[in-house]
Amino acid sequence: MTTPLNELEAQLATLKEDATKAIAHADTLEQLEQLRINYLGKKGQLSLVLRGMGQLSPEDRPRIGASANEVKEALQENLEQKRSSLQAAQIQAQLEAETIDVTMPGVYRPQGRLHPLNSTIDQALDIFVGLGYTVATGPEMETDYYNFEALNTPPDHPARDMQDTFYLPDGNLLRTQTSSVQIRYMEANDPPIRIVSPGRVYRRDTVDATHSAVFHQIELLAVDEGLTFTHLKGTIQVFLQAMFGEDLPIRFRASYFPFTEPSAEVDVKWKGKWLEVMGCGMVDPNVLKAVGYDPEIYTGFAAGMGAERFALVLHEIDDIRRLYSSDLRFLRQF
Ligand code: 2NM
Repeated sequence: MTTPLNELEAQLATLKEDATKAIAHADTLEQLEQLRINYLGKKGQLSLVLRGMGQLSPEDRPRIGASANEVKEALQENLEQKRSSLQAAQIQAQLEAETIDVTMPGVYRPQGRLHPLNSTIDQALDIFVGLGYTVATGPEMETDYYNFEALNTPPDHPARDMQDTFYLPDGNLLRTQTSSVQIRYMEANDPPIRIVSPGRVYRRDTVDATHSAVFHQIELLAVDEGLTFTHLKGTIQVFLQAMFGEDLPIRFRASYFPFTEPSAEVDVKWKGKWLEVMGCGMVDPNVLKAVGYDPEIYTGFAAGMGAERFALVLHEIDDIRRLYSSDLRFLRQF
C-alpha cells in the first residue's frame, strides 16, 4: 500500500532520475541554467515535491527532508560538473576558431618614401639647423612691397616686368623668391638673426629640362654686429661641402642682385665641370633700413639657391619635369 511517505520518496527518486538525464543531455550553458531553475529554483520541481511534506507525520518529515537534501546536493554536483565541461568545450571551440596560421603570407603594405626634392630640401635644412639656423616660412601670395620694394628692387627693374612675374588681378603677386619671408621675419624680430627659408616660388619662365614656372628655393639670412663677407664664404663652404662632399672645389664670382652689395655667384666643381649652384652677398643697407635695422650697427649676409638644381645634380636626374610627373617608376628609384 502506498503511504504519503512512499509516494514522496518515489517522486524524489523520479525527479532525481529525470533531472540527471536532462543535465547529461544539456548542450549549452544557457540550457543548463534553465534546468537548474526548473529543478532547484524557488518555484522548481524540488520545492513542489517538498510542499507535499505537509501530509506527513512529524516523525516522517526529517526522513523526507534528508532525502530531499541528498537529491539537491547530488543535482548541484551534477550541474557543477556539467557546467565546467561545457565551459571547457566552449573555450576549446573559441580557441580553434581563432587560430592564427603563422605560416600564411602577410598582407602587402606598400611603403611610401620622401620625394627626392623633399629629401634634398630636408638635407639642406638639416645642415643649416646644425649651424644654428631656424627654419622660417611665409605666404606664397605676396604684396609688391615684400617681394620687391623692401628688397631694394626699383620699379624699373626687369624682375618687376609683367613678363617675369605672376601678378594677381587684385595687385598682389606670387612670390618670385622666398626673400619676402625674410623681410617679414626681420620686421618681427630683432638681430641677431639666423634663418633659412625653404619654399615654393613662381616665375613666368618657359618650361624646359632645367626650368619650371613653379620651383623651390632655399634662402639663407644672417644679421648681426660685425658680420663680414668672410663669414658668408665660410658658411657657404661648410654647407656645400656637407651637401656635395668634403674635398669639393668652390669658387665665388662677382655678380649683381638688387638686395645685396657686394654680390656673388657660387660655383662648385662637379664631375670635372664648374656648376653654378647659388647666389649670395652682403645684405644691402637699404634692405636693413626697410625693416628698421640700423645699418651702421648691423650687417648681414644672405644666399639663395634653387632646390631642384641640387636634387637634379645630387641624384643625376636629367630633366626637372621628372620631379613633377608623379611617375612611380621614376620616384621608386630614390
Ligand atoms: C639670393 C642671392 C643673394 C637674399 C637676400 C635676402 C634678404 F632678405 F636678406 F634681403 N634674402 N635672400 C639673397 C641674396 C638671395 O638668391 C639667389
